[in-house]
Amino acid sequence: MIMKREVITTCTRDCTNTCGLVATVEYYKLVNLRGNPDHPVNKGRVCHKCARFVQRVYSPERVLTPLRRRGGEWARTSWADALDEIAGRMEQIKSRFGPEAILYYQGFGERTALKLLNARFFNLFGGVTTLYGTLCGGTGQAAQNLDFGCRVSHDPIDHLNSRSLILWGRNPVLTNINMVPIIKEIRQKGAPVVLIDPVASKSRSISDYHIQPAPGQDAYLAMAAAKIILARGAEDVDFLSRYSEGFDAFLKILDNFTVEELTVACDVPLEQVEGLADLLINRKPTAILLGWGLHRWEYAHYTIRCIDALNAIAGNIGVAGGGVSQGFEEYGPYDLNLTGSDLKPNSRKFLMPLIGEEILRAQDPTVEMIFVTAGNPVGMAPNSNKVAKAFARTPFVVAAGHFLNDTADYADIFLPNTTFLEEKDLAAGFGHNYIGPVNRAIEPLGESKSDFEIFQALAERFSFAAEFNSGLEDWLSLLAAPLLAKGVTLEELFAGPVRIPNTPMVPYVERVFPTPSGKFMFMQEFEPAARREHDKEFPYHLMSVMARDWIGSESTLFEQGELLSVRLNSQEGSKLDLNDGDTVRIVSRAGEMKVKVRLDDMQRRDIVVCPRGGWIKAGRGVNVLTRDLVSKLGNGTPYFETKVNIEPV
Ligand SMILES: Nc1nc2c(c(=O)[nH]1)N[C@H]1C(S)=C(S)[C@@H](COP(=O)(O)OP(=O)(O)OC[C@H]3O[C@@H](n4cnc5c(=O)[nH]c(N)nc54)[C@H](O)[C@@H]3O)O[C@H]1N2
Ligand SMILES: Nc1nc2c(c(=O)[nH]1)N[C@H]1C(S)=C(S)[C@@H](COP(=O)(O)OP(=O)(O)OC[C@H]3O[C@@H](n4cnc5c(=O)[nH]c(N)nc54)[C@H](O)[C@@H]3O)O[C@H]1N2
Ligand SMILES: [Mo]
Repeated sequence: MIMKREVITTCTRDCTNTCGLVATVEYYKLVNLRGNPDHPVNKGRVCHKCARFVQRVYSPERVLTPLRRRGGEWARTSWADALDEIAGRMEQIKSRFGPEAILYYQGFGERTALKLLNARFFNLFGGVTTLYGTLCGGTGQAAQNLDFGCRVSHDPIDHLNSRSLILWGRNPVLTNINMVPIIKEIRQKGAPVVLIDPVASKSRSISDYHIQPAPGQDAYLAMAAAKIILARGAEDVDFLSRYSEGFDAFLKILDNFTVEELTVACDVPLEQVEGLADLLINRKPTAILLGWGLHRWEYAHYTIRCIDALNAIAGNIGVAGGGVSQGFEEYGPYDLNLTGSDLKPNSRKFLMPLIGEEILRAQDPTVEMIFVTAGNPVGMAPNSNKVAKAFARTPFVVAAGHFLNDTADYADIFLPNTTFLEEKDLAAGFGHNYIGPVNRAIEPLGESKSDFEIFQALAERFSFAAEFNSGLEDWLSLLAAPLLAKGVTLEELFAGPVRIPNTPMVPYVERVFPTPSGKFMFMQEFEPAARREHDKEFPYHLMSVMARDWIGSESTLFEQGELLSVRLNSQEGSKLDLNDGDTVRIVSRAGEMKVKVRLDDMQRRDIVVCPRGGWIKAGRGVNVLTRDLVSKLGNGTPYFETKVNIEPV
């Protein structure tokens, strides 16, 4: 008899899909991961990355015991010794420099309910330095909060009501597989789909038209389309007059430019802008899906606010099948008070986008220790060389994770984590409105522990142990209290996906917005300085976009044997005398790396396209090139403001 079990669980990778999964376990071994057919969003689908996660769990490269660096080399240590040392160092640093000399860096690797308690540990300890701003979606959220009062997206399933759809800086074929069948279904019913992306991305395959604006210049494209709609008298007068505020100020901004000037500024032919306006006029409702790629510019808030304005003018706000949607709150369903933020006596915060700089310039106190969970800041934050320098200079670094990535290279202690297949937890996502159970499919491998278990074991070494020592299930029911208060039971939560109560299919149907005036708010000011000058020395924008085959930097060293491939327009290639497959140096003001160049007719001439997330020690870490900047709104990270040149090796 084969001992076989199936466990309902949820993918917790940092991804829009948060798919419902079925894990098959045979003789205590995980043998397969497939989509849960009963999940209303992924309906049994699963991506190739997830299916491969089984290999990641059992990878010979995965770390399964605590490690201590001794004389530059990793040596195995026990949990007791590792945790005693960490607790001892923390007490010492606290008494000598104060708790803010410790930086807690929480990355995006896993954002489940229990992860909120990590902050609780540090708040109970006395308030260490933490982070503000984000490497991910801060700018878009802040921009949409200004326009709508609060960013609330249409439920993905509502896009079945769309008669046209615009993928604006979003690449669902790679990053949101569950949107793909929805898009295919509306296309079958005749809805045109427009991709707006300077990069010729994989999502061309699900689009009818592709507009390739100059990178970072979409605000001008949105303004041009808005002007055309207004010139034709096709705006939604009712929405503008009754439910919006500041339209006159927005008109004044538009008045500063002719349509022709705007088309030149965004480098899109007039016919294409007219086509976009036609679609918005004739194919209502139009849904606009914003991606995260769109955020990664210093002035991205103008882009996003102009796009919001465009769909408001077109009459697509608060309408089924319309909207300007991006993401959802993965921490939204829980009781956030449990992070213990009310306890914290200290509150120093570092800007995540400038993390290297922040650590290096910290004074009073200086950074004496960094504790990293679920992140790889050395590889994933911008300007890796600077981040690496900051980590190297820090006397004591602890990293918890699965693999010895670039951040682990700077750690003194490495703590081995369980994967979600070895954990019990709850997971909501940033791409839909369902929360799903994380049920333990297999026992923890080796000596690995979840973050929750690590912080609980560490707490036992401090006077506040009693504030942390409830059981896992008790914590989960406390964290889920807002859901339980709305009538969801814990049994339901652990049995399968549950729609988060009070999340709308269509936001703002009543046309009441949580802005100060209760109305949709048009952008009031526009700083044309957002336009960049052409930099002759570094002519290409480095578009370091999502990789197809891995999430974030979740790859392993064995998998990264080859040089990274970057895509370059074929004519630019000829100009530089390059053949497809040549090895070149790619150089920016921050650093350089060796890559293989792939010539591609479909790319714009002013960009170099590469996947993010490779490891520096494999020669594939693109953030050695990126600039560390912070966006003008929302404290986001403008990775794509990096200009590069291509040079022979
Ligand atoms: N396979 C895979 N999936 C992932 C991830 C992964 O690493 N791998 N990561 C997950 C994470 S953390 C996130 S945040 C999401 C991101 O999901 P997406 O936003 O879909 O992905 P990105 O590649 O960041 O950006 C999407 C597109 O925006 C375009 N873009 C960049 N700048 C501009 C611009 O100025 N104008 C316009 N119009 N377009 C622009 C890029 O060229 C890119 O093709 O994906 C998640 N899913
Ligand atoms: N050049 C460039 N850089 C980018 C971007 C870009 O577009 N271009 N995108 C940015 C974006 S959108 C994001 S979201 C960030 C992501 O950057 P990070 O937050 O640094 O995320 P990952 O690279 O995915 O690293 C996650 C790490 O956490 C570990 N991990 C996974 N689960 C757990 C867990 O439960 N506990 C612990 N302790 N560890 C765990 C994994 O093994 C992995 O090492 O990168 C940003 N970096
Ligand atoms: Mo992200």
